[in-house]
Amino acid sequence: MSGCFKEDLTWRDVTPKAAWLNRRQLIAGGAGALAMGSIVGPAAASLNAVKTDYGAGLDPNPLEDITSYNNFYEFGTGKGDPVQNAHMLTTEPWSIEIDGLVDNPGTYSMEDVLEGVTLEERIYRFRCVETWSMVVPWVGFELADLLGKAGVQDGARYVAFETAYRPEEMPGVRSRVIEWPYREGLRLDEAMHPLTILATGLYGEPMPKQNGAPIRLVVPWKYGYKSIKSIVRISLVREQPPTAWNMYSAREYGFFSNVNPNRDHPRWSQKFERRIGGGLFSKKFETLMFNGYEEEVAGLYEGMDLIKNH
Ligand SMILES: Nc1nc2c(c(=O)[nH]1)N[C@H]1C(S)=C(S)[C@@H](COP(=O)(O)O)O[C@H]1N2
Ligand SMILES: [Mo]
Repeated sequence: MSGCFKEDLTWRDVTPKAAWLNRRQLIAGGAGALAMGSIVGPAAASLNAVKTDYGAGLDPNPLEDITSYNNFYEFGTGKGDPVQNAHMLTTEPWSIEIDGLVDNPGTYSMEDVLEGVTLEERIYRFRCVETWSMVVPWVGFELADLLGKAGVQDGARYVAFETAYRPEEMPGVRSRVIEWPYREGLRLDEAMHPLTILATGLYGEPMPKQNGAPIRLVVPWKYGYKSIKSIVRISLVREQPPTAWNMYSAREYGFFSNVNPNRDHPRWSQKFERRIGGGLFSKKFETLMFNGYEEEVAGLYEGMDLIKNH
Protein backbone atom coordinates (compact mmCIF):
# COMPACT_ATOMS: atom_id res chain seq x y z
CA MET A 1 0.00 0.00 0.00
CA SER A 2 1.34 3.42 -0.88
CA GLY A 3 1.75 6.68 0.82
CA CYS A 4 0.22 8.41 3.70
CA PHE A 5 -1.57 5.68 5.62
CA LYS A 6 -0.64 3.48 8.47
CA GLU A 7 -1.43 0.07 7.08
CA ASP A 8 -2.59 -1.29 10.39
CA LEU A 9 -5.00 1.50 11.24
CA THR A 10 -8.60 0.33 11.22
CA TRP A 11 -11.83 2.04 12.10
CA ARG A 12 -11.84 0.32 15.46
CA ASP A 13 -8.39 1.77 16.20
CA VAL A 14 -9.30 5.26 15.19
CA THR A 15 -12.78 5.74 16.60
CA PRO A 16 -12.11 5.90 20.34
CA LYS A 17 -9.04 8.10 19.86
CA ALA A 18 -10.09 10.47 17.16
CA ALA A 19 -12.65 12.38 19.24
CA TRP A 20 -14.03 13.92 16.05
CA LEU A 21 -13.89 17.62 16.56
CA ASN A 22 -16.62 19.65 15.04
CA ARG A 23 -16.07 23.23 14.13
CA ARG A 24 -17.81 24.69 17.13
CA GLN A 25 -15.72 22.62 19.52
CA LEU A 26 -12.60 23.59 17.63
CA ILE A 27 -13.35 27.27 17.83
CA ALA A 28 -14.64 27.18 21.39
CA GLY A 29 -11.93 24.79 22.50
CA GLY A 30 -8.97 26.86 21.41
CA ALA A 31 -5.87 25.53 23.11
CA GLY A 32 -7.89 22.66 24.50
CA ALA A 33 -8.61 21.45 21.02
CA LEU A 34 -4.92 21.65 20.18
CA ALA A 35 -4.05 19.63 23.24
CA MET A 36 -6.59 17.04 22.20
CA GLY A 37 -4.94 16.94 18.81
CA SER A 38 -1.70 15.97 20.42
CA ILE A 39 -3.30 13.08 22.27
CA VAL A 40 -4.91 11.53 19.25
CA GLY A 41 -1.62 10.73 17.54
CA PRO A 42 -2.20 9.59 13.96
CA ALA A 43 -5.48 11.47 13.81
CA ALA A 44 -3.76 14.76 14.65
CA ALA A 45 -3.20 15.48 10.97
CA SER A 46 -6.73 14.43 10.15
CA LEU A 47 -9.43 16.47 8.48
CA ASN A 48 -11.77 18.20 10.89
CA ALA A 49 -14.86 16.32 9.90
CA VAL A 50 -18.12 16.75 11.76
CA LYS A 51 -19.48 13.41 12.84
CA THR A 52 -22.96 12.66 11.51
CA ASP A 53 -25.60 9.99 11.96
CA TYR A 54 -25.16 8.74 8.42
CA GLY A 55 -24.31 5.09 8.66
CA ALA A 56 -24.91 4.69 12.37
CA GLY A 57 -25.06 0.95 12.86
CA LEU A 58 -22.97 0.14 9.79
CA ASP A 59 -19.62 -1.54 10.32
CA PRO A 60 -17.03 0.09 8.04
CA ASN A 61 -14.51 -2.00 6.15
CA PRO A 62 -10.95 -1.68 7.39
CA LEU A 63 -8.84 0.97 5.72
CA GLU A 64 -6.72 -1.77 4.10
CA ASP A 65 -9.72 -3.13 2.18
CA ILE A 66 -10.86 0.30 0.98
CA THR A 67 -7.40 1.36 -0.20
CA SER A 68 -6.12 -1.85 -1.76
CA TYR A 69 -9.08 -3.26 -3.71
CA ASN A 70 -10.02 -0.56 -6.20
CA ASN A 71 -11.44 0.26 -9.59
CA PHE A 72 -9.60 3.19 -11.17
CA TYR A 73 -8.97 2.17 -14.76
CA GLU A 74 -6.73 5.15 -15.48
CA PHE A 75 -4.18 3.22 -13.40
CA GLY A 76 -4.93 -0.23 -14.74
CA THR A 77 -7.84 -2.66 -14.80
CA GLY A 78 -6.64 -4.95 -11.99
CA LYS A 79 -8.05 -4.41 -8.51
CA GLY A 80 -4.46 -4.03 -7.23
CA ASP A 81 -3.28 -1.68 -9.99
CA PRO A 82 -4.54 1.63 -8.54
CA VAL A 83 -2.70 1.15 -5.24
CA GLN A 84 0.47 0.37 -7.22
CA ASN A 85 0.22 3.21 -9.74
CA ALA A 86 -1.91 6.07 -8.43
CA HIS A 87 1.04 7.63 -6.61
CA MET A 88 2.01 9.03 -10.05
CA LEU A 89 -0.98 11.37 -10.03
CA THR A 90 -0.12 14.96 -9.12
CA THR A 91 -2.92 16.17 -6.88
CA GLU A 92 -1.45 19.50 -5.74
CA PRO A 93 -2.29 21.98 -7.02
CA TRP A 94 -5.74 20.89 -8.17
CA SER A 95 -8.64 22.76 -9.60
CA ILE A 96 -12.06 22.09 -11.06
CA GLU A 97 -13.39 23.83 -14.13
CA ILE A 98 -17.05 24.65 -13.61
CA ASP A 99 -18.83 25.61 -16.79
CA GLY A 100 -22.05 25.48 -18.75
CA LEU A 101 -25.30 26.87 -17.38
CA VAL A 102 -23.93 28.59 -14.27
CA ASP A 103 -23.77 32.21 -13.10
CA ASN A 104 -20.15 31.89 -11.96
CA PRO A 105 -18.21 29.78 -14.46
CA GLY A 106 -14.46 29.44 -14.09
CA THR A 107 -11.55 27.63 -12.53
CA TYR A 108 -12.15 26.76 -8.90
CA SER A 109 -9.01 25.90 -6.94
CA MET A 110 -9.40 23.33 -4.16
CA GLU A 111 -9.33 26.29 -1.77
CA ASP A 112 -12.27 27.86 -3.63
CA VAL A 113 -14.10 24.55 -3.63
CA LEU A 114 -13.63 24.05 0.11
CA GLU A 115 -14.21 27.63 1.17
CA GLY A 116 -17.08 27.82 3.64
CA VAL A 117 -18.02 24.16 3.43
CA THR A 118 -18.38 21.93 6.46
CA LEU A 119 -16.63 18.62 6.05
CA GLU A 120 -18.73 15.79 7.40
CA GLU A 121 -17.97 12.20 8.10
CA ARG A 122 -20.57 9.98 6.44
CA ILE A 123 -20.53 6.24 6.57
CA TYR A 124 -22.14 4.93 3.39
CA ARG A 125 -22.69 1.57 1.79
CA PHE A 126 -20.82 1.29 -1.49
CA ARG A 127 -21.98 -1.24 -4.12
CA CYS A 128 -20.06 -1.99 -7.31
CA VAL A 129 -21.99 -3.27 -10.32
CA GLU A 130 -19.61 -6.26 -10.24
CA THR A 131 -21.49 -7.37 -7.06
CA TRP A 132 -18.87 -6.62 -4.42
CA SER A 133 -19.60 -4.08 -1.73
CA MET A 134 -17.96 -2.22 1.11
CA VAL A 135 -18.87 0.21 3.86
CA VAL A 136 -16.81 3.39 3.69
CA PRO A 137 -16.44 6.24 6.19
CA TRP A 138 -16.15 9.13 3.73
CA VAL A 139 -15.25 12.71 4.56
CA GLY A 140 -16.93 15.22 2.31
CA PHE A 141 -19.61 17.81 1.73
CA GLU A 142 -22.80 18.02 -0.25
CA LEU A 143 -22.39 18.53 -3.98
CA ALA A 144 -25.30 20.96 -3.64
CA ASP A 145 -22.95 23.32 -1.73
CA LEU A 146 -20.60 23.62 -4.69
CA LEU A 147 -23.44 23.89 -7.19
CA GLY A 148 -24.80 26.70 -5.04
CA LYS A 149 -21.49 28.56 -5.32
CA ALA A 150 -21.49 28.09 -9.07
CA GLY A 151 -25.06 29.37 -9.32
CA VAL A 152 -27.10 26.91 -11.34
CA GLN A 153 -29.13 28.58 -14.07
CA ASP A 154 -32.71 27.72 -14.99
CA GLY A 155 -32.00 25.77 -18.14
CA ALA A 156 -29.70 23.25 -16.44
CA ARG A 157 -31.15 19.76 -16.13
CA TYR A 158 -28.07 17.56 -15.76
CA VAL A 159 -24.62 17.71 -14.21
CA ALA A 160 -21.67 16.24 -16.14
CA PHE A 161 -18.35 15.30 -14.53
CA GLU A 162 -14.92 14.55 -15.96
CA THR A 163 -11.84 12.91 -14.46
CA ALA A 164 -8.35 14.20 -15.20
CA TYR A 165 -6.81 12.72 -18.35
CA ARG A 166 -3.00 12.65 -18.01
CA PRO A 167 -1.26 10.00 -20.12
CA GLU A 168 2.09 10.87 -18.51
CA GLU A 169 0.72 10.11 -15.03
CA MET A 170 -1.88 7.47 -15.85
CA PRO A 171 -0.45 4.27 -17.31
CA GLY A 172 -3.93 2.78 -17.69
CA VAL A 173 -5.13 5.25 -20.33
CA ARG A 174 -2.88 3.57 -22.92
CA SER A 175 -5.52 0.88 -23.05
CA ARG A 176 -8.77 1.95 -24.68
CA VAL A 177 -11.13 -0.03 -22.46
CA ILE A 178 -13.25 3.05 -22.15
CA GLU A 179 -13.18 6.33 -24.01
CA TRP A 180 -11.15 8.81 -21.96
CA PRO A 181 -11.59 11.03 -20.11
CA TYR A 182 -13.74 9.04 -17.68
CA ARG A 183 -17.10 10.79 -17.64
CA GLU A 184 -20.19 10.61 -15.48
CA GLY A 185 -23.45 12.42 -15.06
CA LEU A 186 -26.44 12.93 -12.81
CA ARG A 187 -29.86 14.44 -13.26
CA LEU A 188 -29.93 17.80 -11.48
CA ASP A 189 -32.29 16.58 -8.73
CA GLU A 190 -29.99 13.61 -8.07
CA ALA A 191 -27.01 15.95 -7.93
CA MET A 192 -28.81 18.23 -5.46
CA HIS A 193 -29.92 15.37 -3.22
CA PRO A 194 -28.41 15.64 0.29
CA LEU A 195 -26.96 12.10 0.08
CA THR A 196 -24.83 13.09 -2.92
CA ILE A 197 -21.42 14.22 -1.74
CA LEU A 198 -18.05 15.28 -3.02
CA ALA A 199 -15.59 13.35 -0.88
CA THR A 200 -12.14 14.66 -0.06
CA GLY A 201 -11.16 11.99 2.42
CA LEU A 202 -11.92 8.77 4.19
CA TYR A 203 -11.24 7.54 7.70
CA GLY A 204 -10.66 11.16 8.66
CA GLU A 205 -7.63 11.52 6.37
CA PRO A 206 -7.19 13.16 2.96
CA MET A 207 -8.40 10.98 0.09
CA PRO A 208 -5.87 8.32 -0.92
CA LYS A 209 -4.95 8.65 -4.59
CA GLN A 210 -6.27 5.21 -5.49
CA ASN A 211 -9.66 6.27 -4.15
CA GLY A 212 -9.84 9.40 -6.29
CA ALA A 213 -7.78 12.15 -4.69
CA PRO A 214 -8.17 14.96 -4.15
CA ILE A 215 -11.91 15.02 -4.76
CA ARG A 216 -14.40 12.45 -6.03
CA LEU A 217 -18.13 12.00 -6.24
CA VAL A 218 -20.03 9.58 -3.98
CA VAL A 219 -23.62 8.66 -4.87
CA PRO A 220 -24.41 5.85 -2.45
CA TRP A 221 -27.65 4.57 -4.02
CA LYS A 222 -26.05 4.00 -7.43
CA TYR A 223 -23.54 1.47 -8.70
CA GLY A 224 -19.96 2.42 -7.90
CA TYR A 225 -18.98 3.56 -11.39
CA LYS A 226 -21.22 6.62 -11.05
CA SER A 227 -18.93 7.79 -8.23
CA ILE A 228 -16.33 9.37 -10.51
CA LYS A 229 -12.84 9.99 -9.16
CA SER A 230 -10.28 12.82 -9.37
CA ILE A 231 -12.72 15.33 -10.88
CA VAL A 232 -11.41 18.24 -12.98
CA ARG A 233 -14.58 19.43 -14.70
CA ILE A 234 -18.21 19.91 -13.70
CA SER A 235 -20.62 21.13 -16.35
CA LEU A 236 -24.24 22.15 -15.94
CA VAL A 237 -26.02 21.11 -19.11
CA ARG A 238 -29.45 20.87 -20.66
CA GLU A 239 -29.22 17.40 -22.23
CA GLN A 240 -28.29 14.06 -20.66
CA PRO A 241 -24.50 13.89 -20.95
CA PRO A 242 -22.54 10.93 -22.33
CA THR A 243 -21.07 8.75 -19.59
CA ALA A 244 -18.10 6.37 -19.75
CA TRP A 245 -19.67 2.99 -19.03
CA ASN A 246 -22.90 3.82 -20.82
CA MET A 247 -20.85 4.62 -23.95
CA TYR A 248 -19.11 1.26 -23.53
CA SER A 249 -22.41 -0.63 -23.36
CA ALA A 250 -25.75 1.10 -22.85
CA ARG A 251 -27.49 -2.26 -22.46
CA GLU A 252 -25.24 -3.21 -19.57
CA TYR A 253 -24.74 0.17 -17.92
CA GLY A 254 -27.69 2.55 -17.93
CA PHE A 255 -27.47 6.25 -17.27
CA PHE A 256 -29.29 5.93 -13.94
CA SER A 257 -27.52 2.84 -12.62
CA ASN A 258 -29.52 2.79 -9.43
CA VAL A 259 -28.72 -0.29 -7.36
CA ASN A 260 -31.67 -2.60 -8.07
CA PRO A 261 -31.93 -6.28 -7.13
CA ASN A 262 -34.77 -6.68 -9.66
CA ARG A 263 -32.75 -5.64 -12.69
CA ASP A 264 -29.98 -8.10 -13.43
CA HIS A 265 -26.91 -7.16 -15.39
CA PRO A 266 -27.26 -8.96 -18.76
CA ARG A 267 -24.31 -11.17 -17.77
CA TRP A 268 -24.94 -11.74 -14.05
CA SER A 269 -27.53 -11.54 -11.28
CA GLN A 270 -27.76 -8.50 -9.05
CA LYS A 271 -29.78 -10.25 -6.33
CA PHE A 272 -26.82 -10.68 -4.00
CA GLU A 273 -23.58 -8.97 -3.12
CA ARG A 274 -20.38 -9.91 -1.30
CA ARG A 275 -19.00 -7.57 1.33
CA ILE A 276 -15.27 -7.30 0.65
CA GLY A 277 -13.13 -8.56 3.52
CA GLY A 278 -12.56 -11.82 5.27
CA GLY A 279 -11.22 -13.50 2.12
CA LEU A 280 -13.14 -16.66 1.29
CA PHE A 281 -15.47 -15.91 4.13
CA SER A 282 -16.57 -12.52 2.82
CA LYS A 283 -20.23 -12.24 3.68
CA LYS A 284 -23.04 -12.61 1.17
CA PHE A 285 -25.98 -10.21 1.50
CA GLU A 286 -29.17 -9.62 -0.41
CA THR A 287 -28.88 -6.55 -2.60
CA LEU A 288 -31.05 -3.75 -1.23
CA MET A 289 -33.18 -1.55 -3.46
CA PHE A 290 -31.30 1.72 -3.99
CA ASN A 291 -28.53 0.12 -1.95
CA GLY A 292 -30.55 0.61 1.22
CA TYR A 293 -31.35 4.29 0.60
CA GLU A 294 -34.86 3.71 -0.73
CA GLU A 295 -36.56 5.82 1.89
CA GLU A 296 -34.40 8.82 1.01
CA VAL A 297 -34.32 8.58 -2.78
CA ALA A 298 -37.31 6.61 -4.10
CA GLY A 299 -39.18 9.90 -4.52
CA LEU A 300 -36.74 10.98 -7.20
CA TYR A 301 -38.00 8.20 -9.45
CA GLU A 302 -41.74 8.23 -8.79
CA GLY A 303 -43.66 6.96 -11.78
CA MET A 304 -40.51 5.84 -13.61
CA ASP A 305 -40.04 2.33 -14.96
CA LEU A 306 -36.77 1.43 -13.23
CA ILE A 307 -36.17 -1.61 -15.44
CA LYS A 308 -36.44 0.39 -18.65
CA ASN A 309 -34.64 3.35 -17.09
CA HIS A 310 -31.90 1.24 -15.55
N1 LIG B 1 -12.14 8.16 -13.02
C1 LIG B 1 -12.61 6.99 -12.60
N2 LIG B 1 -13.56 6.95 -11.65
C2 LIG B 1 -14.04 5.75 -11.21
C3 LIG B 1 -13.59 4.54 -11.79
C4 LIG B 1 -12.59 4.61 -12.80
O1 LIG B 1 -12.12 3.59 -13.35
N3 LIG B 1 -12.11 5.84 -13.17
N4 LIG B 1 -14.13 3.34 -11.37
C5 LIG B 1 -15.48 3.39 -10.78
C6 LIG B 1 -15.89 2.13 -10.22
S1 LIG B 1 -16.34 0.89 -11.30
C7 LIG B 1 -16.00 1.94 -8.88
S2 LIG B 1 -16.66 0.51 -8.24
C8 LIG B 1 -15.52 2.96 -7.94
C9 LIG B 1 -14.50 2.35 -7.00
O2 LIG B 1 -14.17 3.24 -5.98
P1 LIG B 1 -13.13 2.79 -4.86
O3 LIG B 1 -11.92 2.25 -5.55
O4 LIG B 1 -12.86 4.01 -4.06
O5 LIG B 1 -13.81 1.70 -4.06
O6 LIG B 1 -14.92 4.08 -8.58
C10 LIG B 1 -15.58 4.51 -9.75
N5 LIG B 1 -14.99 5.74 -10.23
MO1 LIG C 1 -17.60 -0.63 -10.08
